[in-house]
Amino acid sequence: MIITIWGSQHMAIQFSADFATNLHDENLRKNVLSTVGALCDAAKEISDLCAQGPLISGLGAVTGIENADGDDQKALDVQSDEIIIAKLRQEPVAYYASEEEEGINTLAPGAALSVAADPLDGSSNIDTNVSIGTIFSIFPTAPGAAENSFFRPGNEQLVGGFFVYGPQTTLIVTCGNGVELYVLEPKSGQFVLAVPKLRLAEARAEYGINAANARHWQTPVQLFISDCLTGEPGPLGENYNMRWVGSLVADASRILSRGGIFLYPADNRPGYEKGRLRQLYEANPVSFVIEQAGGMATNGTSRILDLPLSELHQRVAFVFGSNKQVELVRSYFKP
Ligand code: AFP
Repeated sequence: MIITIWGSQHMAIQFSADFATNLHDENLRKNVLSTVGALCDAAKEISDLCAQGPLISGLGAVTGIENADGDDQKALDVQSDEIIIAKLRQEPVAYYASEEEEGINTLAPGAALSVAADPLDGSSNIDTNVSIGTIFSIFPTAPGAAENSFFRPGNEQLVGGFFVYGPQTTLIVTCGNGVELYVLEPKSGQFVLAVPKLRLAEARAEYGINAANARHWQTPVQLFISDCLTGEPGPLGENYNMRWVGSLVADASRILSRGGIFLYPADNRPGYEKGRLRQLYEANPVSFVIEQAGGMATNGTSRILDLPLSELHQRVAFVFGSNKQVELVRSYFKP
């Protein structure tokens, strides 16, 4: 059954009747529905900008500024961040942390929720018409300093999800009682439920990694990928396929739809000693979705959602996908 939350001022999404029903506090659930609805409003605006691409000059242009992680900031990175902030200002959101902002934004002091986001993930692909997206994580606001709401393990998230701006604009989201996939229906302009319980294949011989970095990887990763390349005659006993989009939301979307494994390991390049992806607003929300869909998400050996966080833009090695393959990688790290 699909219900539309008439109480919410957002008509951007037709939530399912099951959405966030595991949040038994009615006020908390209302706040979560309204905040996810606001993020859907923002995603519609960002999706429209992505769909116009080169018709908007300079969308993928480098602003000449580096973001907190030293990545070149693109015009659309900044614009997406501003769109999200504008929408969240109307919501019960106390704090907002973003890849595009050095520090934490205080929006509505004392409000119930805090949001972390990668406003535009995959932005180096803006000019190539490859699927990119917005990743978000919602926590209950913690007492005390703003950092307290974010410096915590990902297993305290209320909501994790991401939008993909691709052939379809989709929302893949979890509140901890399964994963729902919504599609933005062009005619109505609403996100409509397409898959009520998204499940991840237990196993699939398909891996995704940026192979150009092979010489920098730790030995266990080199050995695993070498065995994937050896295929059936080797220790894995089957041939592996490879897919690497270079856009986390696109790779995660593929793995959710057909299984496989994604690896962005730590490597010996300066700045990559702890991997490339950020724990707070990339690995945590994607891991929450992957686990709720029946998969696994680790840093190679330990569960992502149990890892502590002490820096806003902390990086983490990231391995996620089908249980069989993630467990395999873990076995290569065993002494
Ligand atoms: P950009 O946002 O700079 O394009 O980075 C995208 C990303 O954070 C993630 O979406 C990809 O999985 C990963 O980086 C790709 O990294 P490489 O470009 O090193 O392969």
